[in-house]
Amino acid sequence: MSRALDAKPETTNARADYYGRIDKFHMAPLWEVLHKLLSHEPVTQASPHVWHYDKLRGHLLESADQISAAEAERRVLVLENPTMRGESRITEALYAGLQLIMPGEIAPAHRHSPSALRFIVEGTGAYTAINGEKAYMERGDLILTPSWVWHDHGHHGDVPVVWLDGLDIPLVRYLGPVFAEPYPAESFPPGHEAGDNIARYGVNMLPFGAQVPSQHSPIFHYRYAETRSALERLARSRDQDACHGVKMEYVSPATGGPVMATISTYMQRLPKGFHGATYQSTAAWVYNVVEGHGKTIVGDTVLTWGPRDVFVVPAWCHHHHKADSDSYLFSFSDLPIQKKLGLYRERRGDA
Ligand code: GTQ
Repeated sequence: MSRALDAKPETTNARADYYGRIDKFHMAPLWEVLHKLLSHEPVTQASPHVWHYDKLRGHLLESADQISAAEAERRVLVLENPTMRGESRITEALYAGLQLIMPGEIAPAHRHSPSALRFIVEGTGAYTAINGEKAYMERGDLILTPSWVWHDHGHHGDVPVVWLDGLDIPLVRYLGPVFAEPYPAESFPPGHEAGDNIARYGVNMLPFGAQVPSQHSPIFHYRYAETRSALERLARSRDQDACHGVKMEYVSPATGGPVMATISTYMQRLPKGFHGATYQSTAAWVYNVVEGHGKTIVGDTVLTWGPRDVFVVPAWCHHHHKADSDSYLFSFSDLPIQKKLGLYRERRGDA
């Protein structure tokens, strides 16, 4: 039998007494905690959980009676992992929230070092402006506001608009370099016309001779209509992954890599009757269901999902998906951070 790193030596009275004496010098024995510091495999504080949209929608809309978008700066209900309450975290490294904007409202321009994505859950007519360039939201669209770009949200339509915010706030807070500031004037001046980023970078061409940012995608609006039609077409190819169905990553046209340095984003299609193989990864996954009904089984927990629901699969949890109808699932994860640091691992099957 090889040595186990998860065994802890006995805490004898003499040792406890000794620990007390070194404690005043801000020192502690490694051998009491080593098994926790170096667990055999990842141990996550987060739990698998699903937020059913139909149950929370009324409470979310009520937030508009409580506070304006302008007063709140961002009117968001934070999705707190049930075993990490009060930490504004959905997983160790990631933050998620549901943001509401009502017709005519403005969420004022600001910028921050954490990176953000918006995935549109309900409504139409609202926009996010990045450096003054508007991206008009439709359900299932992905909009990026990478680190340190100016952004505001507004609404020219007539129905409530809700989106899922995903940010790397817990990671950036942990590392330390949190910076944020409001735009120093009443409103951000208009920038390029809406759609400029797509014309410039989103048609398999790049501006001749121009420097393209490398830390994040120069495209900040990925439209569901195009994503969906690509996945639907690919589903006919029978080229499906046993764990993931047809799963595509949104990428930067400049690098072919993730859309932001810290967060990667995906859309996957599971056909009706799909019963996926088991998968686990050191990355954590936050999902938003665009279409379809099904279940994701995470260890002993069954997460039942339908349109607009948000669910989370924490790091290193065995899980598999089942679809009762053709389903489209958006997801984001902290995978790129782990990959860059050489720490990412995944396993397929129950091995
Ligand atoms: O829309 O810029 O959910 O700054 C949290 C922080 C959204 C935003 C959040 C933010 C934003």
